[in-house]
Amino acid sequence: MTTTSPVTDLYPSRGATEVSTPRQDPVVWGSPGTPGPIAAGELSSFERDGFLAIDQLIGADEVAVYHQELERLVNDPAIRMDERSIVEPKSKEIRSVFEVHRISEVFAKLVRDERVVGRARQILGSDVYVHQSRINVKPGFGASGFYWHSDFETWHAEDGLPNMRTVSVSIALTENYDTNGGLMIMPGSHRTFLGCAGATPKDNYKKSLQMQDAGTPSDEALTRMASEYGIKLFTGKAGSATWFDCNCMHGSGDNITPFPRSNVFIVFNSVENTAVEPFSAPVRRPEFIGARDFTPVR
Ligand code: 6CS
Ligand code: FE
Repeated sequence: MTTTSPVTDLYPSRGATEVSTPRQDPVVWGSPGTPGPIAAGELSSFERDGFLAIDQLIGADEVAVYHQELERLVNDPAIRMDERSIVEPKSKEIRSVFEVHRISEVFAKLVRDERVVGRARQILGSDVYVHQSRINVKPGFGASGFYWHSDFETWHAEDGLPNMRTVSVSIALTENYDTNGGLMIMPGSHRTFLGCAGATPKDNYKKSLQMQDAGTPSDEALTRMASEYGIKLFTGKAGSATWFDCNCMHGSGDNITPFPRSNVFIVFNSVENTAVEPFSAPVRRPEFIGARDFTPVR
C-alpha cells in the first residue's frame, strides 16, 4: 500500500511518465532586507542561479578540525558497522556517513555556526532544522560519483517535504579540484521541477545512496536542460562552500585522482515546511536520512 500524503502534491513525480512542472515556490523566502551574513546582491544571484559559491566560509585552521573529525569517523569501526555509513560499491571504502550532526559534536557545532545556520535562515526566511547531514568522502582512485538528480525530487517523493523551502550547503574539507569529482550544477535548473518516471521501489535508499536509479532524469530531459542551462563545475580550496537550492539539477563525477574530494553537506529545511507522508513512495525513509525531529537549530 503506497502511503501518499493527504497534502496537495504540487510536484508530481515517479509516475508512468516524466513530467515537468514550473516551480510554484519562491527561491529566496526571506525578504531582501532580512539581516544576515548574505549580502543583498548575493541573495539575488542565488535567486537567479539557484546557488551561491563562497571562497572561504570557514578558515584553514577550522577546516583542519573538521577534516580530522571526518578521518576519525571514517576510521572508526563502529561507524563502519553503523547503518548510517554507506560504502562505495566497488572498493567498499566509506562513501558517505549520514547524520553526522548527531553522531559528532564537532559537526553539530558547524551546523550551529552563525555563518552556516544564519545563511540558511536568511534564504529560507524562517527558523530551520536539519533535514539531513552527511559527509561524502569521495576517496581517490575510483570513488564513484552521484548521477544527475534534483535533491528535492527525492526529498518530496520519499521524505514528504511539501514545498521547495530547503537549502543545502556543501563545505569542502579537502581541495575540490577540477579533476577530482567536484559538484556540477545546471544554473537556473531550480526553476523547473522534473518529475521522473518510474515508481519508487521499497527500501529504495539501500541502493539509491550508492547509485541512484528511481528519480533520475531521462537522457532527453538532461540533454534539453544541459543545452538550455549549461553546466557549472564548482572548485575551491578546503573551507570553500557552495549553497544550492533543493531543486537544482546537479551531480558529480567519479574521482580517479589520488586526491579525495571530501565535503560535508548540511541540508536545512524550513520549520514551515516539515515532512509529511511521502508523496510517492511506499514507506518513509529512515530518520537518519530524512529527519522527523523538527526542532529548530539554536
Ligand atoms: O537521497 C538523498 O537524500 C541523497 N541523495 C543524493 C544523490 N543527493 C542528496 C542526498 O544526499
Ligand atoms: Fe544530491
